[in-house]
Amino acid sequence: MAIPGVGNCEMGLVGLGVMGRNLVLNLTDKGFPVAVYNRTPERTREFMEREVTWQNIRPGYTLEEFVGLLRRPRAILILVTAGSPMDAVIEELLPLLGPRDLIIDGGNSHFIDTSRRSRLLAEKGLLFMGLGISGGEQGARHGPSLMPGGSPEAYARVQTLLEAIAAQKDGKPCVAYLGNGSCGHYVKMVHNGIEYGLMQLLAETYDFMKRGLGLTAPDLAAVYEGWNHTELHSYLVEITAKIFRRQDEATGQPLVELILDQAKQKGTGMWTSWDAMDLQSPTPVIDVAVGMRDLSGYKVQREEAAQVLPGPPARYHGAPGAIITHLQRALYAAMVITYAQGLALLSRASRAYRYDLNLEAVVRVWRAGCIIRAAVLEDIRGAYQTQPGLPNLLLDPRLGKEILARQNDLRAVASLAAHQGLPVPAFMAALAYFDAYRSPVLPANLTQAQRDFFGAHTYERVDMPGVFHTEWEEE
Ligand code: NBP
Repeated sequence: MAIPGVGNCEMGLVGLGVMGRNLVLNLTDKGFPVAVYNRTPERTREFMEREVTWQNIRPGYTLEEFVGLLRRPRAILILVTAGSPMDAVIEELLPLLGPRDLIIDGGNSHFIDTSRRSRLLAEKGLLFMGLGISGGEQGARHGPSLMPGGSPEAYARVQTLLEAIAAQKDGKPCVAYLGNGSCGHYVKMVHNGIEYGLMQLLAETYDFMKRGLGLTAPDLAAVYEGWNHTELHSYLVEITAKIFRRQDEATGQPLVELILDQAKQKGTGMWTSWDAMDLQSPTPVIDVAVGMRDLSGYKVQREEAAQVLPGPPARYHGAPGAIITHLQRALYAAMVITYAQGLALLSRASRAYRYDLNLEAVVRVWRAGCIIRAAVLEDIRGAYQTQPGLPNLLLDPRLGKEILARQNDLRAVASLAAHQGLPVPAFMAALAYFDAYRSPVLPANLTQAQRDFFGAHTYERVDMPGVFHTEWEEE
């Protein structure tokens, strides 16, 4: 292979942070000559000194030098912090680029920003792609799940390269052209929303088994390891088991027990809930997961409240085996319900934003490389293969049957947790969503009557067409 030099690097990458560094190595492993640039040149220097594969990597210490290394029309992948840093990099690059050059935003950008940037760059005759990337550091290095959106022309330009660096599942790359405009970043946002929901469900199983059943870290590791060999097989269950095995070197205690119980966030789960509310597509498990991270931040208040608001003893004194089985089965049902909420949102967003999304392709891309990869995605993919227009996963005959078979486990977990005073809001939200979704009649008629009572908002009737208003207060 030719040593890359001026004008013959296939891809340029801006931003040598965690993701950028690892993606460069992934790209060069696959034989693509890459030019790199980082705002702080010291970081570029360190990177070039450390990496043995440097022959395939060319550094640019100014943006001009960097752009000059690229084959025309150029393709530049930007991996910098989302928000204003992304705008700053695009603005600096613009005067150096020419017609049909392609800019790819690989960060966790908000989809509204991506739409704005798509329009701006189209006006200037450039191509733009919003590329959702999942899999963290390891995924970037060895094969992430990639969620590209933008024009088909933009995708065609880098399809070979993206397919080469993506995670592979059954010999097929975990990347597919998903749709136009901000579609890729929207799908990544919902991926992260689902991730929040699944993590919250796992956190609740941990709390239930620790405080409710008295399991220790080694016990918990064994439970999650066992679960990972069942229908729950997934990346998040696998790493949860590993976390409970890890001891703190200094104290010999389980490391997880030494970590402060305040969960941070970067916003993608919250964005999912915001947009779900905007589009009126309910995602209660995701909403509650965001809220519980927020509530975890109220550590001082929680400690005060613990002194003055006693509940029932958390400890359950029955045999733990049956409860752990309920938890396992309930977790599977709640996980499917969480995927169902996220995918129903994607279906709604596809219509609202004209993405023309293929949900089977989305699920296919999520089967490996990403944080929410799980064995159940095979069945979910099968559901969309059979019925591409499926309005909700719960209506898939196979998955619906699996949830029905576990509804009593969900009820057992929710009621036992309520009885023991243990918070399991994600399980409860999953169960309530299931019960509401399968209710042909909901009490929304009362809500309508109240709205009409105090605000003359009118209502419709079940027995005749039209719009009605009643003077509810009898004189
Ligand atoms: P890091 O925090 O590791 O690196 C940030 C990069 O942004 C550095 O190269 C930094 O350059 C550069 N940068 C900043 Br900050 N402001 C800049 C500016 N105004 N102009 C030019 N460069 C600027 O981030 P990361 O974890 O690699 O994440 C990159 C993107 O990928 C983010 O959008 C993130 O949300 C997304 N993402 C991350 C993960 C993950 O697991 N980490 C997973 C999926 C997606 P400097 O060296 O000069 O400060």
